[in-house]
Amino acid sequence: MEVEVLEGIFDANEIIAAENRRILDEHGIFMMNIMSSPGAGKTSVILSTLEGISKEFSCAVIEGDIAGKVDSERIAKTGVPAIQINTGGSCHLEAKQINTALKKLLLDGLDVVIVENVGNLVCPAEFKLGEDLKVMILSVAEGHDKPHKYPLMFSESSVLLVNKIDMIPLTNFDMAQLKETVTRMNPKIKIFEISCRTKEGIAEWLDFIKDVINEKKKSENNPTESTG
Ligand SMILES: Nc1nc2c(ncn2[C@@H]2O[C@H](COP(=O)(O)OP(=O)(O)OP(=O)(O)O)[C@@H](O)[C@H]2O)c(=O)[nH]1
Ligand SMILES: [Mg+2]
Repeated sequence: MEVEVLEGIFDANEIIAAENRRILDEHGIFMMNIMSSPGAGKTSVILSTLEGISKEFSCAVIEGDIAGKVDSERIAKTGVPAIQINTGGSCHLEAKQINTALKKLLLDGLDVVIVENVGNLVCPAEFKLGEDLKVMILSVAEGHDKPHKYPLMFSESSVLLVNKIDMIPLTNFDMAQLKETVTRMNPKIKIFEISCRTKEGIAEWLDFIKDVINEKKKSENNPTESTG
């Protein structure tokens, strides 16, 4: 009985996620879903990414938080449209919230939607939003053992950004061990080592993401399967 209810929630979410994907494909818009634990650097990565791509691509950001609008205000300062979703206690975004936000955005002429999910290393990995790409961030202060404890997030994501590498000398973080564990779990995952503070590694991430966005733009009239 309980299992049936849970399947109902996931099924309903997937139907709306597919509708989101249809809307995005129709407009040739690339959407990425950024996930991490609280404070790993989601908003910082979004700001660094916008700095690198917003002259070339028309962007919008959807901010998911339990409460408040601190992050959407940080984004809005850059001039990029930002919509804040407050989940009111729920630890993840759902497809219907993204559907509502997409209806508020001017989709014509838009190239990229970046979604900042609620800070949580568990639930966001379970809910599809209709995104093209799932990106997770792990900051070095969280430790290299996290893939063992939160395997779904690492196996569901197509990209892992290891952020705050400027802090490695202050920790016992073992990058080789992290990469070995993550690659064993998810052999196709792309891993970038970055610091939003020093900007180390950001250029490589930007090169990658620009290529993926351009691929989506090329397929505007010829939708393909999700890479996320
Ligand atoms: N040293 C260092 N600090 C960083 C880096 N990236 C982000 N920070 C700091 O980490 C803190 C959290 O960064 P945010 O970007 O707000 O993290 P977030 O994941 O968006 O946080 P929530 O939205 O609250 O979950 C801020 O004080 C940032 O300045 C980095 O590469 N190095
Ligand atoms: Mg944030």
